[in-house]
Amino acid sequence: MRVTVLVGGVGGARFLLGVKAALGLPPVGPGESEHEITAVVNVGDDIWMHGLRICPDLDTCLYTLGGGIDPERGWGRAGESWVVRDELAGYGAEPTWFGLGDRDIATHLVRTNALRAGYPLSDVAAALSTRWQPGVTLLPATDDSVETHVIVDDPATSEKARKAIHFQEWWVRHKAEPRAHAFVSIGADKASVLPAARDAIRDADAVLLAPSNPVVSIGTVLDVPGVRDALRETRAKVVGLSPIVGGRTLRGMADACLTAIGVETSAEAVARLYGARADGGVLDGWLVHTGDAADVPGVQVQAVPLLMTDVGATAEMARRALELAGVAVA
Ligand code: FO1
Repeated sequence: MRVTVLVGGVGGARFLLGVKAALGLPPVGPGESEHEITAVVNVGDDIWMHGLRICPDLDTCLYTLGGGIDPERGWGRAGESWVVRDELAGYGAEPTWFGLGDRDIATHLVRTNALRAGYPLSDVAAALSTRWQPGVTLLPATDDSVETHVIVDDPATSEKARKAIHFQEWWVRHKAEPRAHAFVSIGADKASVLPAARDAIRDADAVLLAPSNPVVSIGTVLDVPGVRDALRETRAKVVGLSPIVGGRTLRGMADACLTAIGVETSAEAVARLYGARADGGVLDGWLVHTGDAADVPGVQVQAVPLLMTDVGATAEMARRALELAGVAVA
């Protein structure tokens, strides 16, 4: 069976551990299974920094599924050291607000060298996966550069002025505090979905939208031209899992992002944001947390526990999502 999952960073990677477990694969590392899992990963967080190409969501999936992640942070490497970061700060080399770990830098050096040699990002993801063996195929949503920028006030200029800053500056440097007026996927107009990702969606037996940030993770994947078309064309059912539980976001700043685009922080509002496939949206099914409700015409809604407390709980969520997508797993 072929399962394709649209994912962002930390939440998406954790969800993929459950999808693997639900399909009889060991959560971490490779495994033997007649099932095939493909992750279509957000590239909106990507950024050039100190001459290195940083791909946070791809790396979070790579490290989480390959066993190298720092579990507390949810990003970067376990057993990390920060000597290069501190040396860069010693030179006053900006940005000093983004924590590049020494081990993590090796990943960025390998990726940057390959990109500079002309290899596309999808080839780089495959090469890095050779070492980490994530047990799923990690595909960037596109090989093109589509970076998320955030429109915020620019009080230094005037009280009415606004400016665009990179998502990482908003998220990490400013902790998503400055009110975001909009999110812009810079380069989306010239980008196109990675053909292998398009095919993974079109040829899937089930397509899942991970409980990632609906605006800057799933939303930015949907922004890549060709992704929505593939979701419309696929014969598979498309089932999403709500990242909002009990009217609250569980991690990250999904509520700040939803508010910025004028969407209420609720499971129903996110389902309406994604839209029913019958109405030109992408959803056939929607899982909400036990006790939550969502009434979206054309979307089959089910309430199940949606707290990814451990791999077992996450695997049960994945099993329920696959069931709603009409594919039964043993
Ligand atoms: N997130 C932070 O909150 N602070 C950091 O210093 C930081 C550094 C960092 C370095 C590499 C990397 O792959 C991710 C990193 N992240 C950091 C996470 C990053 O901001 C992700 O985009 C978010 O976690 C959203 O997925």
